[in-house]
Amino acid sequence: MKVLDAKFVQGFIRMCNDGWEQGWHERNGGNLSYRIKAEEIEEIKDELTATDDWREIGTEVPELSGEYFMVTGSGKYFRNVILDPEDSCSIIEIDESGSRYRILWGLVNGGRPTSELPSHLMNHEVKKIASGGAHRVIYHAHTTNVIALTFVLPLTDEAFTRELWEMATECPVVFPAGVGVVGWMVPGGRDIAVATSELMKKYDVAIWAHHGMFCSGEDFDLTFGLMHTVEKSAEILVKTLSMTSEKRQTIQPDEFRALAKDFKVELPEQFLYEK
Ligand code: 2HA
Ligand code: ZN
Repeated sequence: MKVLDAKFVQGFIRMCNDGWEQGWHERNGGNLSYRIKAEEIEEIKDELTATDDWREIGTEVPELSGEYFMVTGSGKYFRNVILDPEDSCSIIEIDESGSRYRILWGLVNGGRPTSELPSHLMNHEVKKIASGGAHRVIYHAHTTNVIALTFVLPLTDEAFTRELWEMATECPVVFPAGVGVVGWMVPGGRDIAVATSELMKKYDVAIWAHHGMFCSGEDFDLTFGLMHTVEKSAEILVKTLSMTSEKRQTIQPDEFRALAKDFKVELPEQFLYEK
């Protein structure tokens, strides 16, 4: 099968375009990666060729040795993925040590996988273990309203989780574990990858102060939907804070507990503090 005809490749391209249409990917902002299933690699293996040497990832991900990923390219624009996926994206293989990768498809006009490859792969490693192999998608986007909130809310998991939960009743059901927050750090390297993957042991969402968000999920629908839900909640909070500094009414801790019971989710008490 042609790589571009594979269902997962179509899903990857669609998700990039959906993110572009949401306004989360100005210029070359944001990146997406997908851990490819063995049977999906089998379908396209005739089109995969190692034309490149092994290169350092910049960190070690031994749990991902021998895995294959589809990733967006460094400096590439989400806006262009749908028009020319072979220029904007690549399929890479991780070596046996989990410290190097090589390109097997894509980036036909040159280039490297996303500058955030260390964060993507460290998050994949943590989520693969935590979800028993179920999570396959890591998505980074420059979500406007979440970024705006990182200038006004305390940069704590507690403040962000509670405020975002309060903004839409579905939120605690969609991300019951809450969200983690990383203070401002230099992007692209191992340090921010370590800090983010540490949070991903607990959460499916990590917010990067003054930068954007990382989400993890089982498939494209769930992961895009998670990003969309968190960002929409942030938009409601931005609108609310623009009208008033004090909410007249909101969802109360006991109401969250009642919701958790009916929707069969566990909401950590850490986020149900009295204000
Ligand atoms: O430009 O989003 O974090 C890609 C990025 C870096
Ligand atoms: Zn970014």
